[in-house]
Amino acid sequence: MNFTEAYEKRKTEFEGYLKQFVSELITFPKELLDAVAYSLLSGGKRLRPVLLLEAVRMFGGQADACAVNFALAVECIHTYSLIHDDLPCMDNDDYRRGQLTCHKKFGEANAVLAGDALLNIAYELIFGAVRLGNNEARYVRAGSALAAAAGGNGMVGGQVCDLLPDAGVDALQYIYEKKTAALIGAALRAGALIGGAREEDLQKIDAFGKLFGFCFQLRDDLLDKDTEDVGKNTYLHAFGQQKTAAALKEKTVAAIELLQNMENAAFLVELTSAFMARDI
Ligand code: GRG
Repeated sequence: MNFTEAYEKRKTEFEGYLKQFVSELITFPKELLDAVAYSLLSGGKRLRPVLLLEAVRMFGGQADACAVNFALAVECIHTYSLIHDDLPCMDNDDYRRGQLTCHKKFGEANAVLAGDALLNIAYELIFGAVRLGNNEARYVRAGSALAAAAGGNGMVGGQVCDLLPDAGVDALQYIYEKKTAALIGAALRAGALIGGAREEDLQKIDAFGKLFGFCFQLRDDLLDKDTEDVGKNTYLHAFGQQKTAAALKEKTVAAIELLQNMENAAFLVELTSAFMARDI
């Protein structure tokens, strides 16, 4: 099995859990269920849950029901952020993943509430793992990592700065690290914690997550180069395509180097190079 097939297999497996989970939300009011189900099941790479479950395995854990709860939780947080990011008061986008955005399809109020519900679902899933599993301390630490990365010192903080009209080039590092890299890094850290990583491993996975998350945003800039608003504060607009591509290459090499002194990192190494080569 080559890497693309291996990634697809994990993605499909996760989507099976996701469909099952969505089928359990039938007690939600219909308007809410429709908006939540539409947003969760409308494709996407499922990168964060795949990373989380890979980190669990890397450090000797198993992708059991509790780990899957965390994988679902990180995808719910991600999906909420995309719904809110697309709203008229933020990026005002009509389409995501080639389909109407949540607010275009279900109305603005339902889209705001679908995002709110998804964030709450995430914490219900995390508390579910704490309650049902036999590794409370690890799950509490993993849940804290996700909550911190999603909040004011993470994704929300980054988004606020991204919306500032005159944040400028000096703020780009902060915006990329917070808006994009924080949740990706926390998915890896949460998985590592669940798997039983030691402190020194956590430091290594954090360093990798930070770099990988930054590369992810540079890659996103390059992918969006023809559609992104030219007034947007991005590395691409500040430094141009050549420098952005060079920075992506340089940081990808550095991220892979960080993995070289970690055990069981083969899948992550392949994922990093495939991802940055835009094969996923
Ligand atoms: C609204 C609190 C709040 C935060 C929004 C995630 C985010 C912050 C904004 C989305 C816009 C954006 C381009 C963010 C950078 C991160 C990013 C590239 C998200 C898209 O993630 P993918 O490519 O999406 O993993 P898929 O569609 O594959 O799930």
